Amino acid sequence: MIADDRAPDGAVPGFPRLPGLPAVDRCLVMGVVNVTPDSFSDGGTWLDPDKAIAHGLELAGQGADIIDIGGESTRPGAQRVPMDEELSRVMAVVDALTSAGCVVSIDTMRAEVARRALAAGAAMVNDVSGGLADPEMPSMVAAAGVPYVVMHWRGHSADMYGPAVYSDVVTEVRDELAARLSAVLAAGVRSDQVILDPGLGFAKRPEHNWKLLVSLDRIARPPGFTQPFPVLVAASRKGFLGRLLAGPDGQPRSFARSDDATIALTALAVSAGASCIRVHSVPGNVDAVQVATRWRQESAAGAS
Ligand code: PMM
Repeated sequence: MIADDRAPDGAVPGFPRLPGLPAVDRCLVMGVVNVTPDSFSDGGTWLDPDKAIAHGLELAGQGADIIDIGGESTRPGAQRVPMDEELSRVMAVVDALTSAGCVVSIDTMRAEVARRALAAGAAMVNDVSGGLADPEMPSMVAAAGVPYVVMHWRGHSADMYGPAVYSDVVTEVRDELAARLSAVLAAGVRSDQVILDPGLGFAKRPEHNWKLLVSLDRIARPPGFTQPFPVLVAASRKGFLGRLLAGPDGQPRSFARSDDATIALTALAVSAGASCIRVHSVPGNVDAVQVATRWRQESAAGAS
């Protein structure tokens, strides 16, 4: 059994308080600002720093608890951007939003980008590689003592679907995440600051995403740990939703018209145990979080 320094869950079952993040007894809402020319659903829209800053402030005003700022697209087929380019995209936005009082998450696979964003006031690190892309990342996060999103990842997005081969996707993702979890804890990250993420769409085909979504309870409980970990769900506008909603001609629904499906999925994911959702459009998702949180409270009260 691995040492577990986490306190028992907070007042609402399944909504643990994460040191360093807003203390709310519900699922946290993370609003996305992709400062990239080529992200999946909003590439190019927020590349201009002033527009990105205004958008982050808008998302916070709409009820996002955390603003997730990323400067490197991870869309299928994406190539890496040089670190200087990533820094030049994100730093002005991180500076402005932290100065304005927003809780900022830095979405990066690079320890140096994360380190500079944290020095500028960012409150957490969202690493889609779970510490695999940059071996310095876990120890840097440990030294900073901030919350860390550890996502399931099998390699860079240039070859997104080559590694999407599973015989039992839920067991394999859970076990591979458990290995990353052990590695980041061994590097000194506190267990009460880790958020796990199944990595929807990353080396996952639509059928894999759906199996993971209905198994969040298993993802939250890596083998060898006594208490469940918080789980982040990032399904917003992803291709598997567009494909589900394809018209009679078989054409996937556009990103811009997938927001209602994202809201439906948020409600289901929160009632199934998600502790944080990452979304591009905030208002409907905030409502869905409130409805599903109330649902969970009532279910828990009924069960006790
Ligand atoms: N997906 C994207 C970017 N960052 N972070 C986490 N933790 N989990 C994800 O699934 C994730 C992420 C890509 O989505 P986008 O380009 O549409 O924002």
